[in-house]
Amino acid sequence: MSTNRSDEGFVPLPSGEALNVDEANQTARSSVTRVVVPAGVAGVGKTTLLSEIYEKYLEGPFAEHRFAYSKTLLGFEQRAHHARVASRRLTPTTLRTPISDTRAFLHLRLAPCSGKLPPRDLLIADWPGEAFREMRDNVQTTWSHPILARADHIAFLVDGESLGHLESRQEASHEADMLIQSVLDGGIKRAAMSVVYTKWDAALAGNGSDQLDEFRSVFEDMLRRKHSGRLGELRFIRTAARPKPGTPFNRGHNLDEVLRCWLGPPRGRLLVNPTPHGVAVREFDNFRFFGQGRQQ
Ligand SMILES: Nc1nc2c(ncn2[C@@H]2O[C@H](COP(=O)(O)OP(=O)(O)OP(=O)(O)O)[C@@H](O)[C@H]2O)c(=O)[nH]1
Ligand SMILES: [Mg+2]
Repeated sequence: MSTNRSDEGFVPLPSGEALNVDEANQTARSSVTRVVVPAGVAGVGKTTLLSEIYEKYLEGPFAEHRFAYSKTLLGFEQRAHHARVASRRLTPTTLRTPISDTRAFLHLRLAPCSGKLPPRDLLIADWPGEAFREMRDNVQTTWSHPILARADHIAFLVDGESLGHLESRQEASHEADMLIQSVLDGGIKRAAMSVVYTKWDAALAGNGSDQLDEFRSVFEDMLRRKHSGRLGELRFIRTAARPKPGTPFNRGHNLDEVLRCWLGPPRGRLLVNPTPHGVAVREFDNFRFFGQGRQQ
């Protein structure tokens, strides 16, 4: 009888946690993987949107696809847990994505229900709102996230709850406009882009709901006018990933539309070196380079 050493005969299995940047880059190297970045300020609803898409696949086929596999089941479960009865919370919620979290990429393999096409892999970034605040305030920060240049789709999330309230709607729309501007100025040319309104149940319950449609159409016209040359076609989708009980929306409202958008083609071709300037740049580096220049 052979005496196996303890590590013989075992196959290393993925931990199931969300992927770190290196693991994400490895997965993204395959051209059949669609890389998606939901972008928006803290609390806009990025993680809830991803959790609810995952929950839809636990129930069955969704957006003409079936769940086939995920390298990050534990990562999804960790995000979904606090919205479930098992968490013993009185109201379903999502914990804020920690700034220090280095495991920020979720993976889904989806098989088309038709059975005629091969399965497709989605790699989705679940970054904290602070990352996008930095990008909004400093265009160079976009260069320190090379995966943005590889992205097939960037979904800009706009907080519907803020749009529904008279006192917060200007700021929410301005934030989204500035973030789009920064990403475009950062040289991100490949990704198709969309605007996803979140928490549409709360938008309709706000004190400005009677002029909401007018405000939204002015906002959309402004974005199209300002960025259409660089953005190409821009889609707008109203969602309620996790509406409050008693509102006229079901859980996961319009997330099938969001997913169809994510599975669509990018705008541009993938470059060999996708980082616009090839190096990661931080605010601090500006001072360093500035100092060196002055010594010469
Ligand atoms: N009413 C309502 N609330 C929602 C909806 N989607 C998300 N929320 C709530 O919005 C809050 C923030 O959602 P998150 O998903 O944590 O937001 P985030 O963008 O990931 O935030 P950071 O991780 O801090 O960047 C949570 O309390 C959610 O329950 C929705 O469709 N309707
Ligand atoms: Mg989050």
